[in-house]
Amino acid sequence: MLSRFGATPMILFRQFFDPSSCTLSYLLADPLTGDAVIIDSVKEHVGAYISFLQEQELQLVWVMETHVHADHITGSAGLREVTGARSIISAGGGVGCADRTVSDGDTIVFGNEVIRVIPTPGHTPGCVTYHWRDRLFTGDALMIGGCGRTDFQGGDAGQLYDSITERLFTFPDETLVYPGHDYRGARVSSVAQEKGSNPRLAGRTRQEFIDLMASLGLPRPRMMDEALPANLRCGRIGEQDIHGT
Ligand SMILES: N[C@@H](CCC(=O)N[C@@H](CS)C(=O)NCC(=O)O)C(=O)O
Ligand SMILES: [Fe+2]
Repeated sequence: MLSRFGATPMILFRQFFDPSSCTLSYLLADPLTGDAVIIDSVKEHVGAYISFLQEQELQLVWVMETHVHADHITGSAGLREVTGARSIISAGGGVGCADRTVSDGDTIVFGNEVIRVIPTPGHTPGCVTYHWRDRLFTGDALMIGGCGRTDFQGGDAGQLYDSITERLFTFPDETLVYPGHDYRGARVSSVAQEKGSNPRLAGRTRQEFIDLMASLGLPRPRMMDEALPANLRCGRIGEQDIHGT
């Protein structure tokens, strides 16, 4: 079949970075149909996502969250309003405003593409990873050389250890890992790399991981008091300023 980009069907994938919260967001599209999804959008970048969608002649069909974010406001409300896309969060996220909630093994379809939902609780009880083709969008479960903190939002270090070791590390070594944040300039990893060298996990027992997570003493995210209530309303902040402009 011919894709609109040439003779070989290919994937369409774009990573976005928000320097203020070090959030990584992802736009995936089926180049054959032009249907697209965005994972973990940031309110301030809604305009950039829309420009990219327009340039590439894509229709946004789903706006997806890996979890309720504590450090930035989702672009979900603005994207939903401008594009007509529907929003997705996990059933365990405790959010009543999404168009669709998803659980273990559910599939999210866009064009001819399929994303599968893998629950990876621990950073929050409702965290999920999205599996698409050869890649995992791990949100704040597994990060590059790190992992999500477990000291607020119902976090549980033992549960996070199980999510990472029993769900994510069972994917083939070459599976790509795209996290929800990176604070040190990295952008992509793999299951093999994280299994072998993630300093929070490699060579540690479950109890050692729990003890390490309890000793981190991280400061609260700067935006937490603003972000949590907004994200529990799918990014709606009153009715104003959902486009981040
Ligand atoms: N300094 C950042 C901290 C953000 C933060 O705590 N991020 C969470 C994700 S929502 C985390 O799990 N960080 C892991 C880590 O810092 O090791 C801010 O204020 O936004
Ligand atoms: Fe988070």
